[in-house]
Amino acid sequence: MNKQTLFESIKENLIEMDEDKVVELCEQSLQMKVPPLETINEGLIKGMDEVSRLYEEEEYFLPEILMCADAMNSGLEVVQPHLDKNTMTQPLRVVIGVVEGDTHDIGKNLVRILMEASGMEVHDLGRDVPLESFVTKAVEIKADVIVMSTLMSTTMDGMKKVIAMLEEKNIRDQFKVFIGGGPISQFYADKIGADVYTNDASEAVRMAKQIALETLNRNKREVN
Ligand code: B12
Repeated sequence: MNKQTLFESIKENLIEMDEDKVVELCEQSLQMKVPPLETINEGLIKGMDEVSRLYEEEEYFLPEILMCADAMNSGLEVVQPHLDKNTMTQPLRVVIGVVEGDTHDIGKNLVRILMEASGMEVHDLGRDVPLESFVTKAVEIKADVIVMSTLMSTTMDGMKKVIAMLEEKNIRDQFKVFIGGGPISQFYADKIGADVYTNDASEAVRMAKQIALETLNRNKREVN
C-alpha cells in the first residue's frame, strides 16, 4: 500500500465508523514511517470533513457522528506519541478549552496535540468549561496564551465574555487570546478583540511559535 491509498483507507474507514480498522491503519502508517502529521491532516481530518458534510446533508445523524468521532480520537491516540517532538528554551504556557455549553472537542484536541508536540506546556481544561476557569487557570499558571474553541454559534459569545473578564481585572495584556472553531471568523475575532484566529490547527501552532519568539526577544532586550 502506498501513502495515498493509506490516507484514502483511513478516510473511508473513519466515514464507515470502523474504529478498529482506523486504529490498525494508523498503526500501519507508523510502520510505513509516514509522518504522523500527514496521517492526521490527510487521513483523519479529511475523513472527519466528509463526516461533517454527511451530517449537514442529513445522511448521518448523531449516533453515526459519535462513532466517527470515536474512530477519529482513537486514530489520534495512536499517532500522537510519534509526532516529531520539539523543545522550547522557554516553553510557552497555554491554557486551552472548549467554552461553556459546548462539548465538541475534536478540533480543540488537535490544537492541543500539535501545541504539545511543539514543546509548549499545555493545560487542557477539557470541554464545556465554565468561563471563569479560563481566567483563573491562566492567572494561576501564569499562562502566555489562552486558547478557546467552540463549534456552536450559541456558545461563541462565551469567548467575548472571557475577554471582558480579563479586561475587568486589568490583565488583558498579560495574555494572547487565540480563538477558533466552526462559527468563528476573523471578523468575529476583531469584533471581540481576540489576538489570533485561524481555521487550521497547524497554523495556530505556527502563530503561537511566532509569539514565543517575540516574547523571547523582548525578554532578552529587557535583560540587556
Ligand atoms: C462531530 C460533531 C458532533 C459530535 C461531537 C463529538 C466530539 N467529541 O467532539 C457529537 C455527536 C457529540 C455532536 C453533538 C452535537 N452537535 Co455537533 N457536530 C459535529 C460535526 C459533524 C463535526 C465537528 C468536528 O469534529 N469536525 C472536525 C474538527 C477537526 O473540526 P473543528 O472542530 O472545526 O476544528 C478545526 C478548526 O475549526 C480548527 N480549530 C478548532 N478549534 C480551534 C481553536 C483555535 C484557537 C484555533 C486557532 C483553531 C481551532 O482546527 C481544526 C482543523 O485543523 C459538526 C459539523 C461541522 N460542520 O462542523 C456538527 C455541529 C458542530 N454540531 C452541531 C450541533 C447543533 C450539535 C448538537 C447541539 C446536536 C444536538 N441536537 O444535540 C450537539 C451538541 C451538544 C453540546 N451542547 O455540545 C452544529 C452546530 C450548529 C451551530 N452553528 O451552532 C454543527 C455545525 C452541525 C450543524 N450544521 O448543525 N456533534
